[in-house]
Amino acid sequence: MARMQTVAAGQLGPIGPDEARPRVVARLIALLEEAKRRSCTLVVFPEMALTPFFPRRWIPRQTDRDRYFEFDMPSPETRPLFEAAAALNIGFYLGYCEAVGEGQDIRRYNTSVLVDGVGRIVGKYRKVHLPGNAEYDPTLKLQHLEACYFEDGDLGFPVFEAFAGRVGMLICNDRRWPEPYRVLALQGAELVCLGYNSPAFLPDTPEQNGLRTFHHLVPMQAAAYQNGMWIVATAKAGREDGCDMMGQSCVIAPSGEVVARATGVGDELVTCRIDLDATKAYKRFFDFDTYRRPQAYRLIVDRQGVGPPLSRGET
Ligand code: ING
Repeated sequence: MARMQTVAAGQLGPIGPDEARPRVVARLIALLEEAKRRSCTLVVFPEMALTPFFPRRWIPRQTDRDRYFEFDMPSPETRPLFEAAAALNIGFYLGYCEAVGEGQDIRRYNTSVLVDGVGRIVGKYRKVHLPGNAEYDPTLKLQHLEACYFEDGDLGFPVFEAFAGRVGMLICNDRRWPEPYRVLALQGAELVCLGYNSPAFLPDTPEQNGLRTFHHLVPMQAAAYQNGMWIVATAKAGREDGCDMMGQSCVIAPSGEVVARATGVGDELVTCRIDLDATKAYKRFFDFDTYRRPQAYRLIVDRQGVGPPLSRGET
């Protein structure tokens, strides 16, 4: 049996500080059109695919932050993307900054949606692992203020029946943690879509600069293998707002192998024909029903940080 899908990472180069939404949406639509020429059914766009990655800047006033947020999805400016996708019969994952509510009670999330081939939103995810600081830190060379601008995602890690399989979503820093993938795999996820904005260099930990690509790939390759799933990971790449981003959009197979990879740091479509049934041999090998021992893993949910060693026999 084979359940084939042709999927793509719709990598974006930098988004300019004054690049209006319609211009960005036109770039996304151009990638969808290329995806159609290559017979794709799903395109994964980056995290914050409509705006620059503004959390690297300290923006004191909420009104100045709010120009990066979408109060409606789709909105008049983003609806052409949904219409183009439906006309081409291609689904997509889109990362964006979500604002919900009004007046004093507005909540803001780093969000992604999964849209099916007829332009319907079939799933939403709000980033759980928000990296960086909740306040401006003058000792840092590179700010990362996601914890200031967003609330923790409150939707858990949902899985959706779509694209002939089970699909989950993650966002950027989530990919470095083992737990999200496992929670998705325990719901049968076969494909994980993930967008990211990752700096190519970390000026505050320069000793890691030579390891950036390794640290990008190693957790995803391990997770794909350990959970028997495909991962499509899509970058915002190039030099945006003075920050070089790593690019390296890729598709990872359930074997843990990187099977497709971006070659540049601009707008680029990385396509791969994948068989969702290729997950089966790996899922069968790890056979959670037979071999997982959740009673021995209790600390994973009972403790957040490091505590004392357990007593003998305690779990
Ligand atoms: N970006 C970063 C990532 O995980 C990060 C997180 C935080 C990088 C602090 C550097 C410094 O690649 C996102 N968007 O999560």
